[in-house]
Amino acid sequence: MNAQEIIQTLQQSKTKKEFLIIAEKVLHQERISFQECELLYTAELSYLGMLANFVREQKHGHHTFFNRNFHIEPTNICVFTCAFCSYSRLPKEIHLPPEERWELNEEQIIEKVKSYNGIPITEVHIVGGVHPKRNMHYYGNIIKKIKELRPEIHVKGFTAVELEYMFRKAKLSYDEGLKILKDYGLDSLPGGGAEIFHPEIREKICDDKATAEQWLAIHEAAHKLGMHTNATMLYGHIETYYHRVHHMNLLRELQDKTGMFNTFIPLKFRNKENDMAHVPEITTIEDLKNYAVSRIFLDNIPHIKAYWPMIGKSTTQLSLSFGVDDIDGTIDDSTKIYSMAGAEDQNPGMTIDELVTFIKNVGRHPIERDTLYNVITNYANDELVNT
Ligand code: V47
Ligand code: SF4
Repeated sequence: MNAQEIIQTLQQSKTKKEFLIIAEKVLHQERISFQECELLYTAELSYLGMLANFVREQKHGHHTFFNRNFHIEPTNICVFTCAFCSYSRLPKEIHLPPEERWELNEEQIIEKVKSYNGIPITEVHIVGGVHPKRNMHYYGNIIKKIKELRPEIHVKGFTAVELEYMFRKAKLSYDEGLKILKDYGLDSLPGGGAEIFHPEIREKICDDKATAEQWLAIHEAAHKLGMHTNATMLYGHIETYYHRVHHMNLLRELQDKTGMFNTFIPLKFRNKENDMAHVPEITTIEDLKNYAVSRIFLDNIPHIKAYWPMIGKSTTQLSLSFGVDDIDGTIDDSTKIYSMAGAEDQNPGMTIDELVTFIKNVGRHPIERDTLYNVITNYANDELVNT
């Protein structure tokens, strides 16, 4: 639908005046305010879908991006105690079996990379618990070895939470620490560790790890060094709409300064076997509303990602009509963060064939990208797909 058709549809369906005003702004590509964004969360799903899809198609048409990636989770031992985390184990819990508590050594990590020899992977995503005995040079050397083996692979690694701990231990500024890791071969940062920035919520769900200010300062320092990063938001637990908008507003302000966030990734809170298991998970309707609102509000962040191993395949397909244009990648059963938190897919992995079919089945155009969204293959017109 074009802008004119959307306005007509909204008028015919007797949309409230305040929502018509917001729609006019979005359709004229004007920025909406903090208060308007809060109000948007109370709008009907069909209204949000129309506007978010308009923004998505203005930016990307039908293109729907994915990449060939795998994860390395070097350890789930973590000094921090985030209440929502089902994945980490404390350093003192030494008697647990290896599927519950692991610490891969350098050789095991490199073996994992070698197992992809001859497979056209373009990205490795490295993220894990914050291990008290591992430092930035330990990880730096691993990155260096990965680059020696596969110079073409983009290394996206370490949340701002892991980095804050490494740099604090090494007594380095964020800028100094990031420069060193960049020299080892680190290319960009993933978006994890952001959770909810507002202190009222942060102190209840993750009070002992990097603060919002530290998370933002590390991403800003990376941006200044020319490194792209992603941003996440852990939603659907004890936060209110106000806290979500506060979170996204801080990201929008930083993006105005640097322009180096590639992708915003809303992460749905899953409640299996963690200290917040009593908090119910929210509905799919709320997930779709959240994708749509974030697409409308974050006018300066190019991509919105639905991370399929966490949200599930059907909701990911639906999300493509609610502002999402990126679905992450092949994954190849290499992450445990969500399977341990209750996600439906216990061994997440999709082939290129499956991803292409999955995207085409909802009428979108599958595009294989690299981490920085350069197009590798446009599968829109391919009948036969080779993996
Ligand atoms: O920061 C942990 C989240 C994040 C739970 O940058 C949970 O491309 C829901 O950031 N329920 C780490 N979420 C993963 C992450 C990520 C994932 C995919 C792509 C990218 C990217 C980044 O996982 C943590 C936390 O917010 N998380 N436990 C849970 N129970
Ligand atoms: Fe540690 Fe990250 Fe889990 Fe928090 S979310 S406990 S920092 S692994």
